[in-house]
Amino acid sequence: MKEQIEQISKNAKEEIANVKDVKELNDLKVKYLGKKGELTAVLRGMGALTPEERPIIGSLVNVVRDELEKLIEEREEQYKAEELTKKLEEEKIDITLPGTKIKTGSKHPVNRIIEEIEDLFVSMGYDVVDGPELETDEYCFERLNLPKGHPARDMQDSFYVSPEYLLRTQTSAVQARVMMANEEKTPIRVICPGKTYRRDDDATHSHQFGQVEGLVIDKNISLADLKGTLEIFVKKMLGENSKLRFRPSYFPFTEPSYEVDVSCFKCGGKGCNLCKQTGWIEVLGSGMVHPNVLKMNGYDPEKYTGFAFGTGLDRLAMFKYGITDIRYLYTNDVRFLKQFDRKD
Ligand code: 2U9
Repeated sequence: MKEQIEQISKNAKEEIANVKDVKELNDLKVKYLGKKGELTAVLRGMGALTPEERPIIGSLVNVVRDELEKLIEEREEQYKAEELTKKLEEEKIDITLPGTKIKTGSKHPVNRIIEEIEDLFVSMGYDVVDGPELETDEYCFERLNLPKGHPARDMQDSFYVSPEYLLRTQTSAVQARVMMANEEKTPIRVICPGKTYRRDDDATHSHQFGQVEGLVIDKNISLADLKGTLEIFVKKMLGENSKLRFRPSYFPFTEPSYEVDVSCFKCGGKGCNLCKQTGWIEVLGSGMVHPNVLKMNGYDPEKYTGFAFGTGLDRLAMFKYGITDIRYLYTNDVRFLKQFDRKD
């Protein structure tokens, strides 16, 4: 039996030395050390031995098993190391190569303007309110002191879809809705940014344009509140050195009404091609809310006064970012949009 064990040990060692891969090594492990392996078979046959022979053969089997286990383990380690080296070699990356650029979108300049205006007015306690773009004649005109037959509601200027419904020509309809929805008739501070539509389609006008209008209603609101608010607004948007000029004007929903000019931010007021040599650029319309508008929307003009203002977002974006052609705002050319990523 001793010779048999030594033969097994010799064969196993030879075979282990000659294995070609991990699979062969595993097969050898099963062949010699497994439950049905050759060494295990020897242990099973030990019943036939004399009591004196048993411990001698037993310890010999243990020695051989330990030897074989050690040898197999060493080969396993060797294979693992080789495998790791191969894997590292295969998966080698050149970290000096330039990365793949991830394509990201850019915020549209008009959206940048809207967000800036919203942040400013929210910081002064205003709410930002949205409303429908398809409006009723009642909210777009009637409740804003534009009775039927008024020239400003001329069919030429609006997109009517039925005698009663039209695409809103200004966001003022939203403010009228805010006034009507406020059942307790408490003070109001809102701005309403959004898209508006007019039947204009020449070089400097688009049929659709962005607008933001503001409305404040409270007790004792005066022209001083309007002027102070617009001064903060214009300086924030177009520069702290801006000067404002209020020119009397006419809007059906405000009385008195003013158009607001800002000192030219290109030439500082000296006169240039942007301000057409006047030193001033018109940026806003505004006024004190007409008593009829207060009354028609449920506010008592004896108790309440208010101011309102409006401006075109596209024009503001063009001024702020020096955009020379309004069409750039609508063609969605990513090369154009990308330019504003760092321009805040
Ligand atoms: C209510 C009461 C009053 C809103 C106002 C303007 C003046 C104005 C235009 C500027 C350029 C719009 O984009 S634009 O064409 N807006 O001049 N808007 S006062 O007055 C209101 C609105 C709602 C209930």
